[in-house]
Amino acid sequence: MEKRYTSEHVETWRREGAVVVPEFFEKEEIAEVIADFDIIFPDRKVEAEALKKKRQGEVGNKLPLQLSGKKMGKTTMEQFRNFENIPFDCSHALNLIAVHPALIVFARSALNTEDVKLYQAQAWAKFTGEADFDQAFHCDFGNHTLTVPSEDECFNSIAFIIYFTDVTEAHGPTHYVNRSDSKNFDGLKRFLKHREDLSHQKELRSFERSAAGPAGTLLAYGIDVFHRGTNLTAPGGYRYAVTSCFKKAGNDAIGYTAWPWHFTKPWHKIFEHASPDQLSCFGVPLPGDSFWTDETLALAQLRYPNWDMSEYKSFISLN
Ligand SMILES: O=C(O)CCC(=O)C(=O)O
Ligand SMILES: [Fe+2]
Repeated sequence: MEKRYTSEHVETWRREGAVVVPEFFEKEEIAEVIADFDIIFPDRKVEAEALKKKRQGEVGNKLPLQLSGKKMGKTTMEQFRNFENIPFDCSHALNLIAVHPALIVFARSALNTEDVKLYQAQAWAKFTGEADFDQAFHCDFGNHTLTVPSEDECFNSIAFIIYFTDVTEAHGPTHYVNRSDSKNFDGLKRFLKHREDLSHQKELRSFERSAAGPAGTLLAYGIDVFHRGTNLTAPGGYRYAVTSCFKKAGNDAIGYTAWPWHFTKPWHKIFEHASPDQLSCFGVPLPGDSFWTDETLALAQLRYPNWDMSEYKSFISLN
């Protein structure tokens, strides 16, 4: 497989907790994912346009989203209106993009392990005017662990936000602060003591970097890294993004999604197109694992009749 990133990207992620890799995904992959977004979030553009008109009516010609770049942003439920967990009723392109082989390889080298598990993957569409997407700086550890980030990033996790549309400053790029600039653990102390510390927010702003980039760009970051969503201001603008988070297998300190909780979703879309390596990211035992017996193979095949289990079965016949 050709490399879509360099070892420097991984080193930067280890050292600074965040790195942007422009155009990680290829044109064809992007086109397929965009087509799927249009399916799972139908009429969203239309809706957003209507919403924008309504709001313009309410506050004259001024959009609320243009209020100010200086005020402290806020995380609100509105920002997550078009935010959903995999799997989706669309093609396998979007369903499998969070476990693209190149992402798995990146996560393995970042976390310094061969065995990684996916514990979060969502599709997230944002439209200009749908919400004020400006957030305050925060770290994501709050909903990825019950305690605090480890000092060893390999015991934390690697989170990706991937853009499938072109993201300029007017399309709500994620802004982030390198660990060395946020004075990492001091920053975390300030954040835990007083989440809405304006002077801390101002300080972080002076170091903020942008993950803006063309479609296919990804931001890799850690759960201890200060970052924030920013507003979309481009007229009629939208941002299609996918989140994908990996942890080292067996790291029970980290979690977010229990995949079987989403059992009513169309998992066959994933099983019918994923490699054993990709399925292993969801916790499916690899071919050759002692979990697989004649009985479990037969039952799993009944659950997913169109799943190609030949690799799993071939191990049994070898024994
Ligand atoms: O959407 C983004 O760019 C970042 C959002 C974010 O950091 C969050 O909601 O935790
Ligand atoms: Fe966040």
